[in-house]
Amino acid sequence: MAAIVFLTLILLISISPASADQRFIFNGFNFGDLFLDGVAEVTSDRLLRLTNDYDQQIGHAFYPNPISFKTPSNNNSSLSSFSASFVFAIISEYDDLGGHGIAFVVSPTRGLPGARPSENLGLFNESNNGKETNHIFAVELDTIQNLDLRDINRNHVGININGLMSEQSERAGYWVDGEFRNLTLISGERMQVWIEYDGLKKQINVTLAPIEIRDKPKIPLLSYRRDLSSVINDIMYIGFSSSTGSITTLHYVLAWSFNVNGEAQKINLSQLPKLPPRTKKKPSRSKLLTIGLPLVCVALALMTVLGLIYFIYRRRKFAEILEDWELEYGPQRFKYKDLYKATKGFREKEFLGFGGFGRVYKGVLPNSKIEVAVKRISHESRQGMKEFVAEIVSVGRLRHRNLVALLGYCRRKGELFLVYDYMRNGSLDAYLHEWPEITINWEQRFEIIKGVASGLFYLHEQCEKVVIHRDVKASNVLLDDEFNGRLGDFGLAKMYDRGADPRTTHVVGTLGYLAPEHIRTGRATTRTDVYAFGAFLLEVACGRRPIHPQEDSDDFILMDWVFSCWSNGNILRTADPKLGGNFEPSQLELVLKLGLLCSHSSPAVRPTMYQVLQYLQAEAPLPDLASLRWRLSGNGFFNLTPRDGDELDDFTGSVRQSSLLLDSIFR
Ligand SMILES: *C1O[C@H](CO)[C@@H](O)[C@H](O)[C@H]1NC(C)=O
Ligand SMILES: *[C@@H]1O[C@H](CO)[C@@H](O)[C@H](O)[C@H]1NC(C)=O
Ligand SMILES: *[C@@H]1O[C@H](CO)[C@@H](O)[C@H](O)[C@H]1NC(C)=O
Ligand SMILES: *[C@@H]1O[C@H](CO)[C@@H](O)[C@H](O)[C@H]1NC(C)=O
Ligand SMILES: *[C@@H]1O[C@H](CO)[C@@H](O)[C@H](O)[C@H]1NC(C)=O
Ligand SMILES: *[C@@H]1O[C@H](CO)[C@@H](O)[C@H](O)[C@H]1NC(C)=O
Repeated sequence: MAAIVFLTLILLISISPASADQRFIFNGFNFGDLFLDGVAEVTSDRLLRLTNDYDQQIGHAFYPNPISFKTPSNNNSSLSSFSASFVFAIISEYDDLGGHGIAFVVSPTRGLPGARPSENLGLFNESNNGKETNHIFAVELDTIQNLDLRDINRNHVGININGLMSEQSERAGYWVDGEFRNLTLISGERMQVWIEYDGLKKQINVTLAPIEIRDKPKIPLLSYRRDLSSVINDIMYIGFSSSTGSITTLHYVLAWSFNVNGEAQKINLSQLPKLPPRTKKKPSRSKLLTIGLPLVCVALALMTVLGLIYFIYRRRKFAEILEDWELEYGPQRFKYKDLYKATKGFREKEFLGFGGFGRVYKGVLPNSKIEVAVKRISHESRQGMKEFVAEIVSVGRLRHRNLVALLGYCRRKGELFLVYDYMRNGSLDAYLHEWPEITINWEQRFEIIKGVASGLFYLHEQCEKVVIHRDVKASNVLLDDEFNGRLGDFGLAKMYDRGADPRTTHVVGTLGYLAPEHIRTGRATTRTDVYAFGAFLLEVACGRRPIHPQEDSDDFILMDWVFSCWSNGNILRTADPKLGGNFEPSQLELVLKLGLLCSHSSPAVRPTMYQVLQYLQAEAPLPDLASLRWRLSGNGFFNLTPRDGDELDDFTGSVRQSSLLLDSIFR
């Protein structure tokens, strides 16, 4: 008994809100005010947002309690009048394209299970669309024209009963002063809708107006006669349904008022919740797309291009030529980038001077911090480069205390770089000829001479292969920390022998150090090196260059002068005045005589470097110069009296000839 009373109480309680809730008004929404389904939500701004930023979504929002549309006093066949009013706004991703719209709905269920998004507006699905059993009354604010559903356009208001096909529809707009004005549903502007059903007249009126029109326009947009009593049951739920298609659109409801058997309470438009700043949000999206994105793209493209240019520039800047055959020279191969860094970009401050065919720069290798001298040689032809590099590298592997170590090389287009040990005290040439105040004493000179001789001996006789230097001269003798003479640039002269026209023989070397037979035949031998060494001996002892051009008379030829002084018995007269007489006369005489002997016009007469070393170390006596034939006819070149007109001066003659040739090589 008690249980029955309790149940009745429950029933009464559960029914009484329904009967009480015949009218309500929401001016903005709070959490819990509505039954929400799908993506619908009440935002913190008190807005009902039916759809969010995702496409193909459904949003449902229902008044949580049922509404009784048929009051007990009424005949069961007659449906009560009702009135609804709401304010909405539709904000689309694009200005004139959106989807799909909002529907006010009266439904037997709270929520619409099984409904589909897109053109179904979250109301129906393919199987229940149009069925009378649905008992659904809806007013759609449709923003997409679906021809299957006979939509009149993509901006219309329609009355739908049990299906998606509107029973009546009209393009969005309103009447004012007898004039129709268009409205765009997806304009993002707030608009108010009134939906009224006259239970007696069985008439449905739908009116639309922008928010600025405070009062409901007198003429409704839609007025449709239809008895809804068969559609709307006694107990029904009311709410909103919305859906999106492929374009994300935000569907908002700002306020909502409802009443049965009476006019819906007027919505106080000055109390509406604020929409999210659309002027910021929407343009920000479109700006992002129309201005921002292209800008970012352009910036990115620009950066990419700049990066690429920089990359190419760097690649070009540090480009090298590396061929397969060079791979075995790995340890001897330097990176151009490292050399560039080492010499600080080959700047003038690091420039040491001109040496054998190129400019020499000082540098410090970036990783090892080793001081190096980098010779930068420009070369045109790649012909013979392989052999040349092979030779350079193999010669570079030679290590001797009187040779400047070649540490490695690098190749670029048109350029070859040779990396040598850095010799702090520079070249001997500068001490002999360039700096009148600074000089080196005889003891040092003699040690240098012995050093160079031992270096040359090593090249000629101690290496696996005979290495011909081809360019022995004072400027190729470098002085290390202890003033040891070291021969540099060996083998380099050969580079210019290569790739030449075989019919013309390029003679490479330095004028004044070139053996006569070398000039004639173009062939370099150990004997031609010895000849140059002879010239070098005289240069060091006399402090004068082998050939000194003179304007008014014939060129001064050191060898001739020393020879004539020797033949006059006064060889020491030729001693370098900078020595100031401070020398061991026997040593100086030995050096001068050895110089003459090495520079003998006949290669066979010249000593070998082994013999030279023996003479210098006083291990063997120098042959008597007077016993040699110094004047040779026919092939003879060495002329005691070059200024005599009756005898052809082969030596100087050929030097002059070849100087033209040499000029053309060096320019
Ligand atoms: C109420 O409706 C039923 C059927 O819907 C009908 O048979 C009955 O006569 C109606 N009652 C009145 C008082 O009209
Ligand atoms: C109920 O229906 C009857 C006949 O259909 C009618 O005479 C009567 O006025 C109705 N009552 C109301 C309250 O509408
Ligand atoms: C269509 O909707 C109805 C009612 O909401 C549901 O019972 C049915 O399962 C749905 N059909 C499909 C195919 O989703
Ligand atoms: C309203 O829209 C219709 C079609 O959408 C158009 O033909 C008409 O010119 C528009 N009226 C105004 C005043 O813009
Ligand atoms: C519906 O509109 C018509 C005019 O189109 C009007 O006569 C009628 O009173 C309106 N009904 C309601 C309930 O406002
Ligand atoms: C609407 O709201 C404003 C501000 O809350 C208030 O001043 C005004 O009286 C209200 N108007 C009506 C008709 O209630």
